[in-house]
Amino acid sequence: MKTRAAVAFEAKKPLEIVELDLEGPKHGEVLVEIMATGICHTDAYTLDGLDSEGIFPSILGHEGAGIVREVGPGVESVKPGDHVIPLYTPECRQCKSCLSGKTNLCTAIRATQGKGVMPDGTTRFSYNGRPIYHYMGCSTFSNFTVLPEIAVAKIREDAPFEKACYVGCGVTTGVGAVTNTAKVQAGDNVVVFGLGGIGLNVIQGAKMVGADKIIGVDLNPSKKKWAEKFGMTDFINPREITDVVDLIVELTDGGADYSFDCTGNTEAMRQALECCHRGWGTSVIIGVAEAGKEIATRPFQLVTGRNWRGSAFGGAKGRTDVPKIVDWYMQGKIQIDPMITHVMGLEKINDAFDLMHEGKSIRSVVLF
Ligand code: NAD
Ligand code: AHE
Ligand code: ZN
Repeated sequence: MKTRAAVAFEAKKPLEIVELDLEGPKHGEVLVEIMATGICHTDAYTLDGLDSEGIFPSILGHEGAGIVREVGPGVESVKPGDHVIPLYTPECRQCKSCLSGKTNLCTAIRATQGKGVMPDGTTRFSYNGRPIYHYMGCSTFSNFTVLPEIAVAKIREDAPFEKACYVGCGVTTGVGAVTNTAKVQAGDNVVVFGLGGIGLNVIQGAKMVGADKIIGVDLNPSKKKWAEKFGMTDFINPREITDVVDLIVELTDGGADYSFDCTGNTEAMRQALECCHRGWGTSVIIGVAEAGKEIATRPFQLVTGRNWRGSAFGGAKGRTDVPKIVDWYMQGKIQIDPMITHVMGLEKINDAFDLMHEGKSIRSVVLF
């Protein structure tokens, strides 16, 4: 079949809207009509050539929602007509990681996913007979895409696609980092570095679980009013003060119980660790740093009880947890609507990248 898609033919070049050929689903795979997709900073990072796994030409996008249109042989968990969210972190429920009870990082298809191909080693997309690669196993910047059955979460049918798509990455990543990874408790002090599409969801997650102080840190002063809407109690612009760490330690009477990096900047990651409370403070890295960057701190920071850890997709097991997060949204426990600042057609998708880089959007969503 044919599908309209925004293709990343080369790094650092705008996406091009073209009509592609798409092969149907094979054994264990499903064809999904993407109805809406968000644009996450990780898409921009890959398009900018900063991802060590970046492959071109490919179809980016990993924050979508849509409808199953066809299923391949052997598919049992979903059927045509089901509403689904594609999962860049699948949940096979059979691999060592899924069975461990210790992680959401299913390993069933990670190797082929990182190479831009389906589990059988081939790509379903082509243009003028040449292969176009998948991205993060999702490729939601295409109107139709093919996914392994284990990489779709079935969601309720009354959830609007243009909001539900954000659960495919940003909402789950931010809220889940608080509830699944850090397990923030009522009364804890929390610091969030980077108040964009992920950081605001960390803030609303921290508010939801009853955190005490929720301190936001961002270089962009316009993010202050945004973060206040979701529960931030104090704002710090690092450009306006001399020492971010000292100020946070002072504001929290000794340091944060939990901090979260949602910037991808390795200097901010260091500050996020070092502003944690001596003896127990935990810093969670969510931001994705560009290829070649490394984190550093004095080992003494860890010797004296600070903990450094990371979180992918908010520690969420996709097929199990994503439908619950959609429920939370539908029940009004978490907000999504105000964070979707821009909605556009596929032909305007490059504007979404510009708005993100200019710090003017929280989330842009493309409607097909
Ligand atoms: P975004 O562009 O919407 O927000 C980033 C924010 O960080 C902006 O407000 C920016 O002003 C701020 N910022 C940048 N550098 C800063 C610094 N040095 N100090 C303070 N603030 C700074 O991006 P997003 O979509 O929210 O994504 C945030 C990061 O999270 C990206 O690195 C993205 O790749 C990553 N991410 C990770 C996961 C995961 O599962 N671990 C999931 C989604 C996104
Ligand atoms: N490909 C990069 C790493 C990118 C990365 O860390 N991705 C996050 C999700 S970001 C979503 O917006 C993730 O889930 N990582 C776990 C995984 O298995 O990829 C690199 O450095 O090579
Ligand atoms: Zn993302």
